[in-house]
Amino acid sequence: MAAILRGLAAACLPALALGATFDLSGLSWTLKNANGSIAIPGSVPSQAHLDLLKAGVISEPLLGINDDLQRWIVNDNWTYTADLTPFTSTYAHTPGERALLVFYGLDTIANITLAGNPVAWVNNQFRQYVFDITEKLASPRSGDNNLTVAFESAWYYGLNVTSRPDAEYFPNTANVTTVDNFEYPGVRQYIRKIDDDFGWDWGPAFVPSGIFKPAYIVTLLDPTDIIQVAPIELSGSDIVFLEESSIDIYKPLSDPSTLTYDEAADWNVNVTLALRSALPLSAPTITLSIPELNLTSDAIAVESLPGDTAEAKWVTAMWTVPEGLPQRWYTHDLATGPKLYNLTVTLDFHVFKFPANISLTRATGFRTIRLAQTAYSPEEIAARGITPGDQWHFEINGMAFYSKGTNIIPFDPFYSRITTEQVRWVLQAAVLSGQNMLRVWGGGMYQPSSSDVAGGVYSFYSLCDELGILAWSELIFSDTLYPINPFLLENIEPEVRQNVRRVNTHPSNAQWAGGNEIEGIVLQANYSLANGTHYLNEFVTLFQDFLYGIVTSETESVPYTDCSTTHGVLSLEPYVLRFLNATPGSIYGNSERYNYDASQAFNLSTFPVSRFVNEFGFHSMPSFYSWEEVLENPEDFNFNSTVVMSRDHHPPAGNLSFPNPNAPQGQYQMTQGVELWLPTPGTSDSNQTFAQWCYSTQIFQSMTMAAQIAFYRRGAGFGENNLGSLVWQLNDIWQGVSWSAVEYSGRWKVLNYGLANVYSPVIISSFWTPENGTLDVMVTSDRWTDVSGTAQLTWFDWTGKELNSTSYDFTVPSLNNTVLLSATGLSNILPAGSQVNDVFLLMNLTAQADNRTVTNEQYFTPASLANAALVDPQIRVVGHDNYTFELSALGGVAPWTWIDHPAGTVGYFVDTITCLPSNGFYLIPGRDRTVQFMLNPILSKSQSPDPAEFVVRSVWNNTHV
Ligand SMILES: *[C@@H]1O[C@H](CO)[C@@H](O)[C@H](O)[C@H]1NC(C)=O
Ligand SMILES: *[C@@H]1O[C@H](CO)[C@@H](O)[C@H](O)[C@H]1NC(C)=O
Ligand SMILES: *[C@@H]1O[C@H](CO)[C@@H](O)[C@H](O)[C@H]1NC(C)=O
Ligand SMILES: CC(=O)N[C@H]1CO[C@H](CO)[C@@H](O)[C@@H]1O
Repeated sequence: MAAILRGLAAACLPALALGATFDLSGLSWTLKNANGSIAIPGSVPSQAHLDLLKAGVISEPLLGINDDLQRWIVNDNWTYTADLTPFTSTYAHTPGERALLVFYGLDTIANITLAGNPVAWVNNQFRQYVFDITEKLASPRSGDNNLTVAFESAWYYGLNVTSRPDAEYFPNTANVTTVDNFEYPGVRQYIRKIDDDFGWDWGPAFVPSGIFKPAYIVTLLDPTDIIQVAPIELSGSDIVFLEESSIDIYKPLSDPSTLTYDEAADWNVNVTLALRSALPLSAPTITLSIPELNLTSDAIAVESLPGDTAEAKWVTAMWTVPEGLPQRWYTHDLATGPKLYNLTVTLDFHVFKFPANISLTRATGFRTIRLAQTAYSPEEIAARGITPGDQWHFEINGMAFYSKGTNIIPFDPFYSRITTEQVRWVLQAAVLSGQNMLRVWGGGMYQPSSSDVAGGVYSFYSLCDELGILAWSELIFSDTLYPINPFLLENIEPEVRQNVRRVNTHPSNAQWAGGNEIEGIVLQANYSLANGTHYLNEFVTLFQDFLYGIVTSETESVPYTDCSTTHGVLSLEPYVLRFLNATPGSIYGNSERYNYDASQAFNLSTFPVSRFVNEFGFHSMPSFYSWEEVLENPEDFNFNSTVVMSRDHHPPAGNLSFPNPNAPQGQYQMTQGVELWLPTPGTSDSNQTFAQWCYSTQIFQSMTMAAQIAFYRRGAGFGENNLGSLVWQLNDIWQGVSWSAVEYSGRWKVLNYGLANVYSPVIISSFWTPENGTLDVMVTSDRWTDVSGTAQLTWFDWTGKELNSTSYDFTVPSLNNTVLLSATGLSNILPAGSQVNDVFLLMNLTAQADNRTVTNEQYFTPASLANAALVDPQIRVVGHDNYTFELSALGGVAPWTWIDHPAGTVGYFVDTITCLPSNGFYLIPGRDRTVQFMLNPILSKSQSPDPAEFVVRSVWNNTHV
């Protein structure tokens, strides 16, 4: 019988769920609501909304105003039931044989029942659950052979919990918001579920539920009977279930007080496995090998296993790999880039006298990643002109580097439908735009390793490893205060341990931060509420003590910080937060910037002078093409139509009011940005006007982000020694107003091309201070060696006439700037005889960096484009079959020339000469451009779009059809 089961299971065996495995997605599931009025086929992994969609009960949740129309789903309870006969009919229960029920993820509050026997009540979306169900399978109640997972509305659960008399009260006052203000407010801190499921200012609130990750029944063989008949060859996976694994690769510290690694020391490879077996395993050993390095460890003896499936038993092996042998892992833009090695872990053991083994292979890498957080020395302050205070930057393999990147949010409101290809595209967009770090925001989801590890559904960290981009990881705590009680802490502990252990394997992980933006909230509570210290104490308990202790006991390879946006630490060992314990004039921690007064978008004095800026952003519209995916009526295609406004959640409603009553504020901020800095869209064609509005909000967003990034990057050579800027945000969760650089479909916004320019290793930037009429033009480099090159500054008028041009040879030191031009007074800056509204400056550089040629192009317009004396550019486009497009301005200069690819296609444009991503450039008469469309064949619905369907626009089209 066992052999039959094995044959059946082999087809659906996931790579790392060892043991004989029955995939629960193969059962025939039924999904019912509470009163049974809806009963439809269900699926695993899935979520109730997606099964309702598949059954035709609802239409696509992201269509039109479905986020409002489908709220009834949130208010109901959803039960998944499946008849287990396909499993039990092949399962011959012999004494000693065990069965485990494995859920890699349940969303979120649920009762699990098996054959009429209660198995568990669960309440944490971020944990994996394993239950020994042997006895329950053996004793079905009254003929019931069903597996049932009954989900309770997370929203109602939250309301019921928060209305309990013993629930902690979080005040909301004019001075301090301790309770959040999204669609389903005030319950997030009681439920271990994706925070933005309850709403956020860039996304919808669907509060989904379901068995959202793969689930299995794993049977562990007791071969006693078989062995007595005749000795057989045992398969280790029939005997042991590998529940978790951690591969932590690190170096010993040379200075514990600064958490500095001894870079000359050998590598420690610490492998820990969580195992369950039905039988005692004797003389177990772990052997580690890296075939590419011809390295194999001795057989390392580990503790024997007792033969107990009630809970997992941990075994640990420590191996040493000599320094210098493996090539180190770097981000794609540094040194030798992301080098990975396959590490094979083999557990050998004996059952009775028969040998068996299990093994797993993971791609991993060798790197140290340090977060420098201690004081700058007096010598550095004196020698480098650094503003006193603490460091706050990352070092990879002992070298400080500039962190360039963005923040990521969940890739879809429904986790179970996210695909690896969709995520790969977003991560490639980051790499193509020069980013080397992503911040995995603490209000979303612990990102998976890969689709086949721990029921990941899709790949994330394995892609970051491969593409060479660091992931600043956060524990899922965001923008609220948390009630500290044993019930919560006992639930959080396994969640954090499981995720930290799993992510250890990935060299791309840069750190664990405790959460998002909570330090600022609690400090406000501390000084504005009468019992404020109570909340501060709770914060210290959770983020300074509890989570710190858990994370640092599970990893030696990455640092822990309390939260993003922090004042840093007083001491790393012991770990003591600084809070407001500061010397005036000194700089500590990291910062963010949001200023929704668009008149300040380029005011340098409003940008933070900071060691590291981990969030800054401005929202924009998605493209006309994204609106086409969700708008259903022609009259909806309007900047202020009800449906469009309903997808602006900034500032959020704070309740279920629909459409968001606060949307006019968010719409106004975008409108002001466009009206102040670009020609105001208005043409006789209403669709064109709407398309130009969408595109213009994206131009403004890109302009203000690029201005800030240039400012932060030049800070590497200033007193703040700024070594990081992470834009809010990279990706979208739906087609709506948001801060993203890449739209939900994968279409790049103007911002992602802007990032490609300003995150280039060597950039040329202008810094204009209108108050005193000062212009500085600088070259900034983030390379580790000096960079030399030539820059060209060329003034044009808007007809395209070249007015004058100057060349500069420059050398710029590592992580520093070189000033090319510093001038005061428009009369000294502008070409003789020209007016401020008539001219702009083209800034180019060519440099040798890391043995290759790098180029950069930027523009300085001394007056707002809203006032520029633009001339009809008469853009000519010649398209070719290989999707190259030659663009020429036959009239005047076309600022922000932009080529759109057709609906249903995903890809990006690359300049055929520089080979850099390019779109949204100034097209100058006589300086033609050729761009090629690089189509993503997997994500594009159309593989061969008609070149004639590519559309070219510029800001001239804001006011001209
Ligand atoms: C959902 O389940 C909860 C908990 O069992 C219960 O209190 C509530 O009444 C149920 N809701 C509905 C709509 O039946
Ligand atoms: C088992 O589940 C099926 C639906 O899959 C249902 O029709 C049946 O009534 C359930 N049996 C019991 C005993 O609940
Ligand atoms: C889960 O089980 C408990 C205890 O039997 C019960 O109080 C609760 O209502 C159940 N919840 C659901 C959603 O069935
Ligand atoms: C106090 C409270 O909000 N109770 C709610 C508990 O959940 C049920 C539905 O599941 C609601 O009807 C109650 O109002």
